[in-house]
Amino acid sequence: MRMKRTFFLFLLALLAAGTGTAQNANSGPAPKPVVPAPRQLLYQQQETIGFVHFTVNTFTDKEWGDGTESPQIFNPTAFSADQWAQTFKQAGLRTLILTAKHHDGFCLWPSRYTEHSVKNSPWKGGAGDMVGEVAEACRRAGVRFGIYLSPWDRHEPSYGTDAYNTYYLNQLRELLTHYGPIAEVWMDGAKGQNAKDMEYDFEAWRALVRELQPDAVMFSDAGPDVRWIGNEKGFAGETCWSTMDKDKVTIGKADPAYLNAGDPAGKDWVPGECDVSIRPGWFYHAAEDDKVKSVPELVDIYYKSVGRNGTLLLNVPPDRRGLLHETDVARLTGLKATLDETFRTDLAAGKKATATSTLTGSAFFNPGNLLDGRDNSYWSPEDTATQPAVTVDLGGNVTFDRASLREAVRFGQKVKGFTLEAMVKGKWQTLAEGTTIGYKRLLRFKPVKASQVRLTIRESLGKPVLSELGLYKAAKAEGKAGRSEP
Ligand code: FUL
Repeated sequence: MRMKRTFFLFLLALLAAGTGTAQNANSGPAPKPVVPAPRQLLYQQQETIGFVHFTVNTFTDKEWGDGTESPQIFNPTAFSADQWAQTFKQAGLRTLILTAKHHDGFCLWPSRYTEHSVKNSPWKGGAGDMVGEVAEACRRAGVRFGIYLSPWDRHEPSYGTDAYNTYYLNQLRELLTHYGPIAEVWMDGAKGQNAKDMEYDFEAWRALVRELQPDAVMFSDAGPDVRWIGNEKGFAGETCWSTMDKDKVTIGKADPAYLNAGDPAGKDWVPGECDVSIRPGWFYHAAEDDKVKSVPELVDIYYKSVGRNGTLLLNVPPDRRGLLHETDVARLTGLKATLDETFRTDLAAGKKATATSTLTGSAFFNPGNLLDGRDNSYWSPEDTATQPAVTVDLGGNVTFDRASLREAVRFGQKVKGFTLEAMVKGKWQTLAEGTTIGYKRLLRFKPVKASQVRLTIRESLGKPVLSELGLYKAAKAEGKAGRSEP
């Protein structure tokens, strides 16, 4: 009965909130909103996911192998997929994407299409399957599993000819059929300089992924499901739309600024993924053991990725033992503990909210829904509202220095401009002015002691639908990095 009622209310919300051509007093008639596919919504809800770069490079101390490496050098001495997956689980990295094959062409599974793989390595006497072991360990840990199959292959002799597209397709089929559900398929556009003529057959590869793993999201510069954010620092733009035009992007030649900001006029939903390594390199190098990013640096990256409507893809490369290094594990633990502490107590939870305008006809859109900690209840103003605002009465003075805003992106991403203010000693003071919100927007400002908070939506593409307004006090361990920056 309860299920039915919730479903009915959701349908009502769908009708009223997002679809159709809403009028907005600020922006005029809005186009039909672009919305995420269920697989993309699920993907955005992961927030933080992880990368594992591991191959012959780990043993040669290189970032890019040239394909001449002997499989004999691949021999982790204490490999434990469970250590990787359990560490990811504890760190809140909800997907593990493994380099099944990097640019050097060495395969971490015994592919039947090449001899350049674990089957000719000393690891487990050539009988091992690292992709299989990691997939299993992820399932045990409750972490989703994804694969990076590098299109650029510096070993495979057919590379540079059309036959290579079939080789890649065959390997993709192995990976998509032997290892259970695949959450994400990661492809980049890197190419060899001497292989300018190699045209990757992305169309055929994508069709195979859709056919064999319809729930998997596909990553590349041009999506189709998830796009590169345009840098390898883990930073989304201050303005970051989940929409863009896929046709405007050529894989490997994309304009990083376009990918970083997305495109409010874009007709495709392709949220941004912010990849970055916990170390300077993507692969493990002992010489970088003292260059692992600190907890404040990682927290800063979190605010600039997840806090700007992106997903954080954090790379943690195993060492020659086949284990995540102690320092990296300690930093991940520190990151998780710090974020948990900051976001444990929402100081706005359950307080009283009023709005200058609320969509009538259903309690489903009341502003109090922003304070109930649920992402499936919403506030939305009337169609005709100009610069609608929600005010939260904190019932006395409260000190905070972080805010979290969320749009209900299942109805599309609408907000183009907002202001957050606080009532301090009887006067409104601006805490932050921003452009986009999207799935999640986190704001940092100096601590304020305030009795009320006001969020004004200055501009939007049609009627905005918000699901959260949270207030927090930062954990001390966040440190100084980026503290004053909104
Ligand atoms: C790039 C590669 O060239 C790097 O080695 C690394 O794998 C990074 C995540 O993607 O395209």
